[in-house]
Amino acid sequence: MSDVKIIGPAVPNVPWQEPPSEMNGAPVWRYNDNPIIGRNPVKEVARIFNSAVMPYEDGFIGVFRAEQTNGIPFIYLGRSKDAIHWEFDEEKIQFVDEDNKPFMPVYAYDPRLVKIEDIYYIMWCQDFYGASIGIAKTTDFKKFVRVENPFLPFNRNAVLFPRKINGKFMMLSRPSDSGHTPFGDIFISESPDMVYWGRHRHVMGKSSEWWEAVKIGGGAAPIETTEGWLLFYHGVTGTCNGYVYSIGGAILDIDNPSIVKYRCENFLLTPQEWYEERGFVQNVTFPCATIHDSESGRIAIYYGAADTYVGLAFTTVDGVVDYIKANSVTREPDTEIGIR
Ligand code: BMA
Repeated sequence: MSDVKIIGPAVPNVPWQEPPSEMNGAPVWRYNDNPIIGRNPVKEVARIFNSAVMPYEDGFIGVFRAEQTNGIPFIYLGRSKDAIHWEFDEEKIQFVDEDNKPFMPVYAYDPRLVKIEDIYYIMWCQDFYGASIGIAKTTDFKKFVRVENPFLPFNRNAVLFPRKINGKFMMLSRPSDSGHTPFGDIFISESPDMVYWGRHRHVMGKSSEWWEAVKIGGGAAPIETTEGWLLFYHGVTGTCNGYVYSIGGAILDIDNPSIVKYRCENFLLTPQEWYEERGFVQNVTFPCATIHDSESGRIAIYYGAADTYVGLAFTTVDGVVDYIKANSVTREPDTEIGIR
């Protein structure tokens, strides 16, 4: 194993389970007691999936995609001592605008949660005259202030980097259409102030690898490592029976993350367990967050399963970076700066 390290705080209580004695493919293994969130988890919520969590105070906090019993998704707050057993608020997050007036999205799904300096940001997909990105900020998880929508429709899968790069906020996103998008590449945009976004660059596209040949999208917030930004993302293939969502891995340049240094030609995880293959939408593994510990290099990956459950999987920074590098195939649209 190499000595690649996570750059960031120690999180000694990161959830963890030792790897099985045998593994086929990538060094990523599932938690034995998956799924960690089952059906009907909260009053008037039928399913929770595609959700983001992070360390907070002496435990963990998360923003959860909750499909209400009327079918409309919203974001609910949850808290946990061990990042495995979660307690959810019974009411969806109430957003306000910058004048403190109620400002609720029409719907809200696939949230990500990122802390930059002392502010926590939530990004999600919402209706802005079509599917687009919403952002809110909080410092106390009590008041959630929506800031300007960063992009025009149509867009999804926005993920902020956990620190400014060259003095700018940086965000991945996946421009597309408003339906069950049959295309999509990952782009990056920068902002001096979280209001004005520009200098858009292409990061990486769908590839000729069959498991990600239709579209891709950012997943968990990138993890800073001594090799570059470690990105877990989703890659989609089309079958005669619908889309299949797998988890992929790539490493982006630390100072100029529109450049992909390594990109794994194999998926890291693909639907294989009952809770991934069977549910509201079959064959979906959709990463939205990691909890990671810089001391031990342990990484816990949180992913939505079959649009119905939350699953947890584990890896280590050296194991997964070595695997991505050993199986890396990059092409010009990955390695170029990404402007045409
Ligand atoms: C995408 C998003 C995800 C969902 C996936 C599979 O377009 O809507 O929330 O997990 O489809 O249904």
